[in-house]
Formats: sequence, structure tokens, C-alpha cells
Amino acid sequence: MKRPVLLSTATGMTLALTLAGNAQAHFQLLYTPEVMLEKPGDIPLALIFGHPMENSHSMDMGQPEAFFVVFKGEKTDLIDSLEAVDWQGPGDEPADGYKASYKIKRNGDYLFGLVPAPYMEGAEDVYIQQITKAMVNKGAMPTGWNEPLGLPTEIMPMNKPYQVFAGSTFTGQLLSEGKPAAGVECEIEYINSEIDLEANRISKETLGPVPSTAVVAITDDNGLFTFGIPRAGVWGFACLGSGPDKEYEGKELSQDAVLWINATALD
Ligand SMILES: [Cu+2]
Repeated sequence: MKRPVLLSTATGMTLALTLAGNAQAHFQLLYTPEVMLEKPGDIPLALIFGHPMENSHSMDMGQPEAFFVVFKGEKTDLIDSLEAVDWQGPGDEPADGYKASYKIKRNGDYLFGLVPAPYMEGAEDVYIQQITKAMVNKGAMPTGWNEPLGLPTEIMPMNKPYQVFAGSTFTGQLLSEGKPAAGVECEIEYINSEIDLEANRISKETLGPVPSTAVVAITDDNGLFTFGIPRAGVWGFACLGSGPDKEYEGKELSQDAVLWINATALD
């Protein structure tokens, strides 16, 4: 948890946690196992607030404020499709989260957006709100994966987010109220567990290595960052505190932008 607010509000307690902890960053997951579909069908979506790379405990999510999909510029509200779920993860206690199902019919890009309720992070005494995007394609026909969703803050993919190859790079552009956000730290992780959408479980085992400190990129003057994707998997970028809202219920708010991409091996 290397959010900038920590530097200004660090107490002995949080400092000790930071020094002792490893690369444990918060990430709002918006996960579906298949992101390039050939046939129409229902896709499951998992909404989990956790620490995906370290694969430690998940946190309880509040009722999302917005959940929707945009297809060819047309927005569909999906908030009524959410089902409350107890995610049994690597922690001892299950965590509150959600699940949804969405029917993919036509060819093109489906842009999912999620605005969760702010989460109180007791260890840092700040609220965290991770505004999250994930994308699915059907029929290998691109129709707008690089269109903005008009969120308070969001990461614009500069490469197709559902078709990135391990060993290549991914570039994103961070926006705040539609304008490039410079000098913002973005944390980078991959989902290091199996997520079982039938049983509402996150595996206890990790799939791969966990770097010893947080992996980060800083956005440049145009809000751009680039990261070389070292292995196949589902990778997430969380740019911290880039949103316009800085306070919630009298406390500091970190309004973050999260984007998920899928990397596969080209062989
Ligand atoms: Cu945490």
C-alpha cells in the first residue's frame, strides 16, 4: 500500500506495517475468465476487493454505486444483475463481494465499468474508491475498446486490453475528469490465484512469484505509462488518487482508476 497519502499521514503504526509488509496493494477486481469470445453466451463476472498478487485476504465491498456495460456507444445499467456473494478466499473469513452474469450476443467490444462505494481502510484511516474497467470482445471485431467511459478517473488502453502478448508492452493513459493526469503512481499486479465462479472461491495457492516490493509506473506529462508484461495472465493497473474527489465523510479519499487486461503467450 504505497499510496501517496500514506507519506503525509504516516503514523508509527502504518509505517511499521509498510516496512514489514511486502507488495500488498488493494485492487478492485472485475474478473471474467474468457475475454475473447467466438460464440454468443452468458459470461460470469466476479467483483472482489482484494490483494490479487500476494493473494492474501479480501475486503468487504459495499453496494456498488454504478455497474454498467457500454457496447457500440450504448450504455446498459447492470446494477440489478448483481448478486451478493461471500467470497471464500485465502483469508480465514469470507469477504462480501458480488457476482453477475451478462449475455454477450453481437460481435464487438463490451466495456464494463464499476464504481464501488468508498471503502474505509482502517490501517491508513482513508477511504479508497477504485473505479474499475474491464473489457470483453466477441468475434474478433474491434468496435471501440479505446473509447472513454466518462468516469471521474479512468485508464484508457492504448493497446487492445483483451489481446496483449506476454513479453510485449502495454501502454495506458490516465485521465482525470477527461484530461491526462501526470505524475501519478500506478501499481501493477496480476491475479495470482484461481477464481472459481461456481463455488465462489479464490484458491489458497498462488500461481506464480510475488515481487518483494510493489511494481509501479509513474504517468508522464500526457498521463501515459508503459509496462512490459513479463508473463501471461490477468494484469491490473491501479493509478492512485487520480480522481477529482479527495474527501468522503470527513476523511481523506483516494479515488483510484483501475484497468484489467489479459496477456497470453504468443506461441
Ligand atoms: Cu488491504
